[in-house]
Amino acid sequence: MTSTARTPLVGVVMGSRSDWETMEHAASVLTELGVPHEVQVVSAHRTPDLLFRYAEESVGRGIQIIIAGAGGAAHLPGMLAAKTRLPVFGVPVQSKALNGMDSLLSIAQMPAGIPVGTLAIGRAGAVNAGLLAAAVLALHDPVLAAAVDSYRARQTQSVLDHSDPRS
Ligand code: RP5
Repeated sequence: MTSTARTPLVGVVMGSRSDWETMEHAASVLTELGVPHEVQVVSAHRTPDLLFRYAEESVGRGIQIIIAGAGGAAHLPGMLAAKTRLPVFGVPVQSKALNGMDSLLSIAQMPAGIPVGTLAIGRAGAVNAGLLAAAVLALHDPVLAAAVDSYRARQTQSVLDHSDPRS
């Protein structure tokens, strides 16, 4: 497990090392906004006991939000949500066989009572999971709120500064 120096508030987990190419975008947004977070591979199928332990211990360790990415039979976000009351944001990783539709449906189609906030497939979902986590934490953190506002303002300015798609 890797973590930033301060106690992590967000746990970024993924089903496989192969998911990092996608999930690094969530971690990178959190880093940019100064949100303490940790990163770890936790596989629902290959390390089920670790998955249960991670979910059970996360509240006590001070984690406030879990971002979980998985592909294919993407059971990680849902099973984490089944074992903790923490908000879980699920990122469907783009699978090779079915382009991520399998991941998306596996994560989105939760039964009533166990919610997973499902993001878009791939990089956009990972970026937005990081932004969503930051926005939730910013509700009670004015410094983070300013960082999120500033991120959005920079993004807007960048679009305005490059409005001619030919150049
Ligand atoms: C899922 O299976 C992982 O989340 C990953 O997206 C997918 C493939 O895993 P690897 O075979 O690349 O380890 O559990």
